[in-house]
Amino acid sequence: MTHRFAAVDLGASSGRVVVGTFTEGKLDLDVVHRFPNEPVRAGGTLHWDILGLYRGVLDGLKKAGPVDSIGIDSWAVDYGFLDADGMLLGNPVHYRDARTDGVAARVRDLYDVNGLQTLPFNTVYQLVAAAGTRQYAAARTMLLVPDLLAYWLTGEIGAEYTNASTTGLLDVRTGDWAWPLIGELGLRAELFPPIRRPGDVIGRFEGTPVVAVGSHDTASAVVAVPAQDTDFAYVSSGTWSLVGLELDTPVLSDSSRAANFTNEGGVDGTVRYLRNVMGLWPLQECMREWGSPDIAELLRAAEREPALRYVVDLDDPVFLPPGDMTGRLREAAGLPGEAGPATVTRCILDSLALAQRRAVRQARELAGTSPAVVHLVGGGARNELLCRLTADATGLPVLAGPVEATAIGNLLVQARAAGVVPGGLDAMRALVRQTQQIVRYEPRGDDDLWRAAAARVGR
Ligand code: ADP
Ligand code: LRH
Repeated sequence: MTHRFAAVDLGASSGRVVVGTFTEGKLDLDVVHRFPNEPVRAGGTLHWDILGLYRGVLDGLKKAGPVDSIGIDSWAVDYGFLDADGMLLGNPVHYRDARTDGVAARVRDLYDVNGLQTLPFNTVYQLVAAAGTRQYAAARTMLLVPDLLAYWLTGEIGAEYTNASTTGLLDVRTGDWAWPLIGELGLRAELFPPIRRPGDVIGRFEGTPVVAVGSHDTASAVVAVPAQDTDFAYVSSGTWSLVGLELDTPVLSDSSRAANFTNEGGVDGTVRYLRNVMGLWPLQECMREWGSPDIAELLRAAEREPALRYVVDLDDPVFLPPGDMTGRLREAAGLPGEAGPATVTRCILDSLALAQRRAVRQARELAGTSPAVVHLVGGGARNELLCRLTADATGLPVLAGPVEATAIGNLLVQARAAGVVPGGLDAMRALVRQTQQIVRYEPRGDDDLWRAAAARVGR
């Protein structure tokens, strides 16, 4: 018996619609539609082109043909407001927009309530920045991006749990909206729709059920980490590197707060204990400046560059906004004026591996676990140099793949809700192991070099 499901997966750099075909223990993937995700600056504000993305979703679903259900995930934290008529109020603002600059510093520490890494763009800070505007006054509902797309497909309103956990307004202990905090910040309670869970049926689109999945892309990616045992770390590697562990309970200690580690909500009640590391964003931005050269060629050239010659602290928020990335890297790394794309790329990848090393080591210490491997999933798994550097930097074997982990996690949760795949995360991960290509990279044991490089960036 064959079952087909459609995963809509919107990353910060591109969107895709993937059809997963499940046939007795087999899973075949077909990326039926890919489309770029290009933000637009208008009126001085950086926006997502949400209608362009929705068109990509509709085109993809058309290409997908008949499916048993549809699931939607996207990047976290961003939202659209609906007015009293259910109409979208303005274009969702991009989390890299400057409107949240300085806002977090004006709000009290929220770690006790939400267990989240303080990132300037957490929804809570975006809402504090928006409060007082006429748009905010007219808003009746706030929908995170996947919930907004699901609303357009089905007419149903809700807030999927894993993504709601990235807002900063979910209580890390209860899993419900943190109503006292919402009141304390002067935000209006009516904006926050009821929580839905992965596996819940949201509604129907042209007769096909739309099912809630881990609608935070990272939550779906972690579902599809092909781990065999529990002692693993993961890097969900794309625009961001989300580096951490899967735990049963949150870590809310003072040292965890000081290290700025996050406790995001995972599928099946798990905790995604991780830190946002700057990821491949700086490389994406440099490549945009360089006129989009061929990435395979660029990485081959970067591989020939001397190792760890130029390193920066990629966790520095100076690298967050778009624009003139090479300039910022040159300044931070002391790159010579003549340094070309190969040198800059090597600097980014060495620095990224270094930041990932630090996050894995800190996660291990803070959670008191000892991971034996690092699973690296997402688009970064196609970058052999990054995988190799991550193995060397962490001193752990890296198991790279699947590249489309997020879409696979999305599909698996739908398939389980339909009774097509059995049981818990273990069973789902076994299916990923059996059906997807995973490449192993052994560490070279050159930790002295990495330790010295870490000292050079003061970490
Ligand atoms: P997101 O979901 O954040 O948009 P993805 O998981 O799609 O990110 O990963 C995108 C990244 O994958 C790109 O920034 C690029 O660095 C990397 N990538 C894509 N294709 C290749 C390739 N052929 N070789 C190496 N890296 C690649
Ligand atoms: C990755 C991601 C990450 C968030 C960021 C805004 O795509 O969802 O987990 O922190 O985007």
